[in-house]
Amino acid sequence: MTELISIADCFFHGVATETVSPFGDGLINSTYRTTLKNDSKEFVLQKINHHIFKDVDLLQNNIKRITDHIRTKLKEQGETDLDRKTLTLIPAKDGKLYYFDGENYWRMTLLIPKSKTYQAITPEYAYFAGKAFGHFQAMLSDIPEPLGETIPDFHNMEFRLKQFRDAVAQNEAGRLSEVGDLVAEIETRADEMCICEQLYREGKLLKRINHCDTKVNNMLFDEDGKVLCVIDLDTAMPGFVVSDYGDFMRSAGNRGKEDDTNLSKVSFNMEIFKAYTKGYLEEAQNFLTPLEIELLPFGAKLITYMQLTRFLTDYLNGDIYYKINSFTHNLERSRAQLKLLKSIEENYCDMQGFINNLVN
Ligand code: GN1
Ligand code: MG
Repeated sequence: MTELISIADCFFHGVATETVSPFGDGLINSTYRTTLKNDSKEFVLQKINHHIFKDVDLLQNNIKRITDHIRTKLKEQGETDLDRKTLTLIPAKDGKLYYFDGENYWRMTLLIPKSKTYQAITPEYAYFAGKAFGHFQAMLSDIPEPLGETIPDFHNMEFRLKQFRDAVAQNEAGRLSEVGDLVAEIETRADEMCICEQLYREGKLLKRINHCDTKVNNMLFDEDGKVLCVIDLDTAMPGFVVSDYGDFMRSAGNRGKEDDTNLSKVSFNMEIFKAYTKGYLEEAQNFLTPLEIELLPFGAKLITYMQLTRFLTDYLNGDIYYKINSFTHNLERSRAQLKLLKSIEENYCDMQGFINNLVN
């Protein structure tokens, strides 16, 4: 705690840190809520996982460019509640966008007052969330130069399958024999799941700035269920729009938890799908291509499948990537994602029909 306080102090001029306590439930970075003596503002301190985000300069510059761009856009649109509608990076005392303590990289942002996160939401909130992500993508559509890839090939399904197949071949943790059924489920869908990369090579599908981690708990809501802003901008980078749409469906559209061990609770919620899609298309229909719109339901399958593949890869590798609560955690996550994937597949025709009706 004293060590964390002295790290937090590296971001503030003339005021002292009072408390630093664990905050949030991210699987990658470590996050702390920070208060100051004699100042009512609160802050969020994060230890950046630099084994995963290897280029911290690029990472922090991306975030600065995104938040500055959004702030300018919001001002142009007449928004006044700016500190609640986008993240505010607090530079370290030396002016850098992070602080390096010789071992770890740290960053600070303003904690958005009177904001809430959810793991599960109602259709009404999903509608606002859909509008918010459509708006987020629209605001970033004219960022001057392409952003860097903070994790190269992050949502590239061909790359994720290669990592998975390497993990199967190496069987590092000796767990392969337990998961034969899951490996088969992944392999039978492998070709179908790589169509975005194929369409991109053929010049039919484009890349846009995406958030690439649009799970529901990366959105802040106000007291009325309206979205304040999108947080966790680490993975914002060029990608396919189906990624962001799909990750929200994977997280908010799941009746159970991402790591539910009670698989009977895990299924796809069509009411959330309908509400989110309606909100999203109200904002995004005018900039999406017909192919992108057609691929939206595929995005829900793709990102759930990708997450299954990534969790199982980590399980096979001996839990080197995601934070875990037990040695079977990544296996439980994989089984829950497979159950959700099957439920999305069952609803797939209805999803396509709903979108066709909306846009025609
Ligand atoms: C990680 O940062 P966090 O915990 O929201 C992961 C996402 C996964 C998610 C699964 C950089 O997100 O890609 O979808 O876990 N982020 C990274 O819950 O790998
Ligand atoms: Mg997060």
